[in-house]
Amino acid sequence: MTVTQFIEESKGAKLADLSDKDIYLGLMDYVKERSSQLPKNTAKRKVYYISAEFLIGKLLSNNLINLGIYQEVKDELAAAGKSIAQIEDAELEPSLGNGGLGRLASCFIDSMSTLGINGEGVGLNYHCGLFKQVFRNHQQEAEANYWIEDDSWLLPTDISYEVPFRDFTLKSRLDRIAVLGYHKDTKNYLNLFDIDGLDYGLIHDGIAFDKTEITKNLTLFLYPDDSDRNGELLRIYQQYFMVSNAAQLLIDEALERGSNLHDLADYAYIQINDTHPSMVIPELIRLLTEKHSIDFDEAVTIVSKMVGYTNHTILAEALEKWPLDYLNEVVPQLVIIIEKLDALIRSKVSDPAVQIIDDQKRVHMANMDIHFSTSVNGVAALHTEILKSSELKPFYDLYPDKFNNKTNGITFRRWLEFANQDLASYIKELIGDDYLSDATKLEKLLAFADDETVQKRLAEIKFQNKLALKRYLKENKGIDLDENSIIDTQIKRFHEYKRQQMNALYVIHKYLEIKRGHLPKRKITVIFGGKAAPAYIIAQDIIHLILSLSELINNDPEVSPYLNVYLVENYNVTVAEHLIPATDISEQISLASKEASGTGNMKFMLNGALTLGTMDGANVEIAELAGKDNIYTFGQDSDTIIDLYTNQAYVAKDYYEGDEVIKEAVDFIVSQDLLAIGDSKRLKRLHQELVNKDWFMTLIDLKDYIAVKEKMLADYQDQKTWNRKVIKNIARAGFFSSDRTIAQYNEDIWHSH
Ligand code: 26Q
Repeated sequence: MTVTQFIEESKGAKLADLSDKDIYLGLMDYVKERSSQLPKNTAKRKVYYISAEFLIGKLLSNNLINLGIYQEVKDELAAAGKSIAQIEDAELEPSLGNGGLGRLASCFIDSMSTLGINGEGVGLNYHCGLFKQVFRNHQQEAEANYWIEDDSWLLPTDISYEVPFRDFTLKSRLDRIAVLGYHKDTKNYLNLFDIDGLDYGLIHDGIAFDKTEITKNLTLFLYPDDSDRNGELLRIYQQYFMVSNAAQLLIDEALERGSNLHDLADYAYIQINDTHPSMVIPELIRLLTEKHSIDFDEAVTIVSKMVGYTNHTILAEALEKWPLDYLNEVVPQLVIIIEKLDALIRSKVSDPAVQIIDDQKRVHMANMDIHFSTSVNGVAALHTEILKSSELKPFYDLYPDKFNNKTNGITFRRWLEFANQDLASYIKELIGDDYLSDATKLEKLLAFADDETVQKRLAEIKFQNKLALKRYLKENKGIDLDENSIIDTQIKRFHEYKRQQMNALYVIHKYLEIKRGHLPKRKITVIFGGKAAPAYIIAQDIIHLILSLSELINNDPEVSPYLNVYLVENYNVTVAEHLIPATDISEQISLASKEASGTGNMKFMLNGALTLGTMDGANVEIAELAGKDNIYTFGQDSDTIIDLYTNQAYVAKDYYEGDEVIKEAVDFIVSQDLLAIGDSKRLKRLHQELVNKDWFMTLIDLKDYIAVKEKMLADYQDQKTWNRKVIKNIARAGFFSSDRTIAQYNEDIWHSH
């Protein structure tokens, strides 16, 4: 039966007469039917990738590609006068993630399935997920983001566990999403635990809700506001619910497959994605001792053989430390275990820096992970070196063999084959399609670096992608993009260390230059996208600055023929899929040492944008692979920055007062022009922050950033040289395939065969 026949039969009408929504649902049913017939991967040792986030993106097209029928379906639909792109619009994007860590988890489950590894994701099914971002009065507002429809990709199961909290027990339910590999006839699942009895009625005024009604709110939101005690307690409830379910599932599945639990580590391995799932360690020990009569010491030994911890940040505020009395209020049964683990470590090592419970009675989740695991990894080479030499040095001295690097990766199926179909098919024309399963094959493109026909064709594809982006932004975001401009994009969560404010200061500088009559040779469009945590005031202020600048600049007839600025509302995976293929300049400008890896940087490289970046995270590896001449780097290096922090030697005011260009750009934030548009409280606060504090050292790199960006814009004029660099970047991007990353995890850490 063809896909068309399947849909027409199940919907009882001809394709041409069906709505896009009906066709989408028909296609979803078809994919679900096909995937239900695929057997699960079965290696003896099963990997459980536990993560608070899975930023999976829309599933229809990705599944069609992995089944190998995308083109066929596209053609069949076209024959009936239907466009697959419009049908994709009918799918709502799942809202189960926030940023890099969640998108990484999603690329990883795709690659585990593609490599045929018996490995599954485990997380929570947040019904409103991360908030939906809307702009009002040039400010971000948050709304509940309902994404689950009556018919969805979720597959209900009858799997259910009891999760015991101090004051009550909650029953779970498990829904799954099938995870298909690329051209692979086996599958895995993404396991999403949930509760019955969720009450949307608790939500009011955007995303506010009663945080104490745990039995009705547990899976409403991802990262609910934790600026008060009840918010923090809710986070603990969520985390424990996630890991207790994961641990019970893992034990059940191991028993089913013949484990006697003494050999549990032969049947399962848990990868802990940042510290959010860390309580799985004491929970497994609890279950093994209390429910399965294994004695404590043996349980500790078993669990320590089957856990690995991935660190995604060195920012102190993101390293979780739970007060012991909070844990006691929610999960006293775990506190007993954690105290025993703490005592065990104290009996062996005296260094206070490595203890699990500190003198303020806070539990350092990462410390517990490191002691009771086989592996501790960073997510890019530089990041892992920083962990070893400073952030986690006392642990590296204790356990040098546990530390290893696993540079992040991305799935080329979603981020090239799907998102940039013209580029993907041109690459196939040039070098064949084996790069989709062995990404290093992209190196064959190096042979075309000086080929003018190839250079021109790549430029033409970029232009077509700009046109497609123009249509998308017009229809969905109310933005009128100039397809003839240089597209310069910074898309990521808003955070001071990522330094969107530095990019905004460049925009101000450029605006003033244009006002002075220094006109760029080619128009520039600076695009931002990203959400700021609702409680993060300075990030909100930066958003406000950009939206105010956007209003000022785009409406100034002297300037807008040369410069436009946009902040795309409600940035998500779908928006990224449109922006990345159309971008010329990839902004990766974090303060050196602070961005653990970045993965957007890899997506841009693969899609023919050139990187403008600091020597931070995976940018360092991009520079090595593409060659220093083919990326644009600037700014102080990580050693210098780490020294400045150690010696508290950075003084923002010295840079502000010491340089006219810097002072002029910073002061423009509180100029009459901007105050007439924006909110003076926000703008003044941001100005003060930059002059008097600037914890993430915006001003230290601003001059160099402006200079290198200007060089880059000038270089764009020489399209031959520019596109030679583009080809070298694409050709060297193969290393950043998540298939490579996952193969390394399996080889070095999981040993699942
Ligand atoms: C911590 C404590 C309390 C509340 C929330 C959190 C919290 C929430 C989310 C801490 C961290 C996150 C997310 C982190 C994240 O996305 N990190 C990114 O991970 C990517 C994948 O490894 C890297 O490429 C990025 O460099 C890193 O920023």
